[in-house]
Amino acid sequence: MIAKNIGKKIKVVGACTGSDAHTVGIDAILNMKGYAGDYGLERYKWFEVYNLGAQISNDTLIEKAISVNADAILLSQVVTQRNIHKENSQDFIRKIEERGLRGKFILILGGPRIDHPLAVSLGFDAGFGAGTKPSEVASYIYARMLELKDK
Ligand code: B12
Repeated sequence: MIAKNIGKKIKVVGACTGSDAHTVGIDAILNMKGYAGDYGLERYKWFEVYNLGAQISNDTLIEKAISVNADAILLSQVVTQRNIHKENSQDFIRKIEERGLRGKFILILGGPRIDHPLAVSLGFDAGFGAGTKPSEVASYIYARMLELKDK
């Protein structure tokens, strides 16, 4: 479907940013092995995946997305003590806006205490919480790209 309807590989860049060291969630979505028997995005022939791991700065993540001309940025936030996940996510969005990049990438936030309404309220296109399967994320990105293509 990607080959036929998008006509190019979908490029995604992901990381767990800030001081958060939890890599397992973003790996579950991006790495070939995937999660709960559902293959990760690396396994898809028509996805090109850059997984930067954890404790990456928001600037580094954004710069990587620019350098590979990514279609989507995937931000993981696991630690929520003192609302650090919200503050760091807001910092990420602020940096996107300061660089005039709003609308250039599909912005996705994920983590065990993230849900779609929270992610949208923080300025993301979509949010994914506990138990998310990689295929749900792949489907969302594909569908959103189709929508944007039709606009
Ligand atoms: C493993 C683990 C660690 C490992 C991490 C190793 C690693 N390489 O990731 C280590 C030992 C390093 C660690 C450290 C700490 N941890 Co820890 N850790 C855990 C633990 C046990 C499991 C997390 C995990 O791997 N889950 C499995 C993955 C698959 O699930 P997930 O992250 O939810 O991801 C899924 C979804 O959320 C979603 N998702 C996640 N990210 C994204 C991103 C996108 C874009 C999308 C679409 C989806 C998505 O998809 C995934 C698949 O469904 C949890 C407790 C628990 N049982 O959850 C505590 C936990 C997360 N840790 C916690 C804490 C407090 C810490 C420490 C602060 C402890 C300390 N005092 O030092 C440090 C923090 C270090 C730091 N700087 O971040 C707390 C967080 C509390 C909070 N609410 O903030 C927890 C909840 C434990 C607890 N009950 O207190 N931890």
